[in-house]
Amino acid sequence: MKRIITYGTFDVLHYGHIRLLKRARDLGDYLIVACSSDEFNETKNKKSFYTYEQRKMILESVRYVDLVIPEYSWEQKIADMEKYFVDVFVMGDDWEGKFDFLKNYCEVIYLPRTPDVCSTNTKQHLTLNKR
Ligand code: C2G
Repeated sequence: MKRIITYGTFDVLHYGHIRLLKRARDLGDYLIVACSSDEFNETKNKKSFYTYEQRKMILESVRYVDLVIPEYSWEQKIADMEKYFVDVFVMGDDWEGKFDFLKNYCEVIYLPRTPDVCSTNTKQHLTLNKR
């Protein structure tokens, strides 16, 4: 079984996230998503609309996702690779090169980011256009 992992906030889930999750899952047989905790989001200067528990539940409902775990820190990735026997680490290419240190532990793949959609813009658009 080829095991894939990816990391992210995945707030206000949109088709860019779904495309990433589908392409990641299609690289193997089992997809683990490390979902950023609310506290870790603060270190990324992100304030998500949905709480960790809500974002976790939403991710668990996605057909391409097999397991959702919490992402608490930047430093947990190597331990995660070993703990979950990960074969492939996948991120959108806005992170190109940032996680190449993981190549000692697994394959590292950066997938093209979906243009013209992001949670921040979606939230701003909904706020500006609420009735
Ligand atoms: N993504 C994408 N296309 C978009 C938006 C996001 O492919 N239009 C991808 C990102 O490249 C990332 C994943 O979807 O791989 C999740 O994006 P975010 O929720 O913004 O996650 P991020 O803040 O980048 O957190 O340790 C890594 C960090 O937790 C990544």
